[in-house]
Amino acid sequence: MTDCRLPLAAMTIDSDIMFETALGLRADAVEAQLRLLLDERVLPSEIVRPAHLMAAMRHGALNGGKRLRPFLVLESAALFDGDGEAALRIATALECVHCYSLIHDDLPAMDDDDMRRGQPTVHKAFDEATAILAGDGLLTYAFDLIADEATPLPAERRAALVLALARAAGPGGMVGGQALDLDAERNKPDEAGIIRLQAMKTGALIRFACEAGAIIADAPAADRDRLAEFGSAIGLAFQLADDLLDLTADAKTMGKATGKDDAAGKATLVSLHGPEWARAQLDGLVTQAHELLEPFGERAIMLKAAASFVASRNS
Ligand code: GRG
Repeated sequence: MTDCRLPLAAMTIDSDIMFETALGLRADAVEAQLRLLLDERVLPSEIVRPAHLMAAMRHGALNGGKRLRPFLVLESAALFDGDGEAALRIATALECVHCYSLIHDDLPAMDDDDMRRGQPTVHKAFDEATAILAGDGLLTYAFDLIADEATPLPAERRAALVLALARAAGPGGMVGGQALDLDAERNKPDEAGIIRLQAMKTGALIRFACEAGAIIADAPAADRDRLAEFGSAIGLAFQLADDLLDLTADAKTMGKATGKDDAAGKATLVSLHGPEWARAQLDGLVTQAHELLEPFGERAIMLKAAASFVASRNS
């Protein structure tokens, strides 16, 4: 009898292609939402949306990007058969928060970058004050998108999502992580300190992305916790991969300046332990992430592929 099972390598290529196609399709859907929502038409009780501000917000949000966080929201919602329309609005809201963080991170007072996603940063394309306001606009609009009755979820679930995103993005999450990161150039945190600041600065939004699907679908608490734990593992992997890329990738591939951590004398797990150690950690985190999704079987195939992608990405 012929053995018609695919060899392992072919299976890997196949699932990589499936993942990349799915990521691209999901990104297109989020991009279309952003285009539709970030325009000059006012919502009830708004007065006017200044054209210049909206153009800067669109520049910061529609300029490419992998749209990984929205992908995680959409796939985690699909895992629990959550409402697709609601998931798309939550995914879009999260991308607004992510784009705001990039706009502000690029400002002269922060990382002072001229390029992002291969294009001039918002403060270069417009001016600094407009870039600050574009970030503020995207951040506040994200919560509008979730809380609005147009998001087809019961009010308690919309409130739970607002709260979870606020906690992930706020002073005890991403913003707090950025504050600790700014301090790190002077205070040289130890390994535990680096892990904590990264779990906040980069990990918190990724964790929210994975947990959000369970909230959207009102999944059991144990499943919500499992998805959040999966998000924490891939959040840490994402940052480790980012630190490796900062060391090894060129600016053209990344669409932004690289080598900045090293130049600033900033300690990362890669600078503490070296790239070989980091690659071994990445493998361990991907295995842990995959194991967390075992109870969901085949249904979690895209989330598993996302975990592998996060660790092996090259931009
Ligand atoms: C300024 C409030 C505030 C927060 C900034 C997110 C962040 C905190 C800073 C970004 C600095 C940075 C490059 C961190 C490394 C991890 C990261 C968020 C990379 C960019 O995310 P990707 O690769 O970007 O998902 P795309 O462009 O694909 O969306």
